[in-house]
Amino acid sequence: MSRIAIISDIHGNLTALEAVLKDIEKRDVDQIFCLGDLVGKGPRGSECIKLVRKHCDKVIRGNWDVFIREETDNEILKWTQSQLTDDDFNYLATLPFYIEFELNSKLIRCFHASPRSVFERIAPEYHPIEKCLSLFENSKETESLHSKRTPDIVFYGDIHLTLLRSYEIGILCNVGSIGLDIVDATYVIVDGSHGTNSINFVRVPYDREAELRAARELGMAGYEHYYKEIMYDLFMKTE
Ligand SMILES: [Mn+2]
Repeated sequence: MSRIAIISDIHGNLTALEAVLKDIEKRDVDQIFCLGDLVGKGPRGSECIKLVRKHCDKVIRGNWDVFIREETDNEILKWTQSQLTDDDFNYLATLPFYIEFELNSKLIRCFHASPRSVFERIAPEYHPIEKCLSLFENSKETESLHSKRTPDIVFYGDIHLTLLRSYEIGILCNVGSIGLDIVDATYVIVDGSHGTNSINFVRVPYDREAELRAARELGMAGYEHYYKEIMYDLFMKTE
């Protein structure tokens, strides 16, 4: 296990997910990890769950995977829920909080948003350094075999914005988003196969018009909103 693709924030965008899985296939990776937000915002959550279950070796939960399971009066959320099966809801409920592994003696930890909660958003462009450094901390949620160690490398998602920063404590990487990234469908390959670790971002163009067409054909509630998200207008203004 030395070449790992890390994907995140699919958000029911099946067109983007299919394009990324096709790209990953060509790149000779050993495993695929998914950092959550499989569903929500986009129309085809169930199909995305199916593909993630088929292709990903480890999957953790995001904020949308949690609150999509809650009762709501919101018509758009209700429609999104109506597209998921009981089996989908059960699957989302089983997703663990984090992934941890070693690569060339470095401890690597992956979570959706922060080591404390899938609902704690940390955007290094806007938040002070203390908050960024807190991404390396241990928490009740990350107690494990390695709990005395802090990670050397942290991968996370949630903000839909790629980022690679090095601090004295370690390396921080946001893997971007499959479904709602500002630039193409984006993911990361971490490669430890040469005795050292490299981190590469991969950007996969996909057919946005086809994704929007599929949403329209399904009669998606909140289509206008999705259209704007896919076309960026609402970027950074929404969840
Ligand atoms: Mn998200």
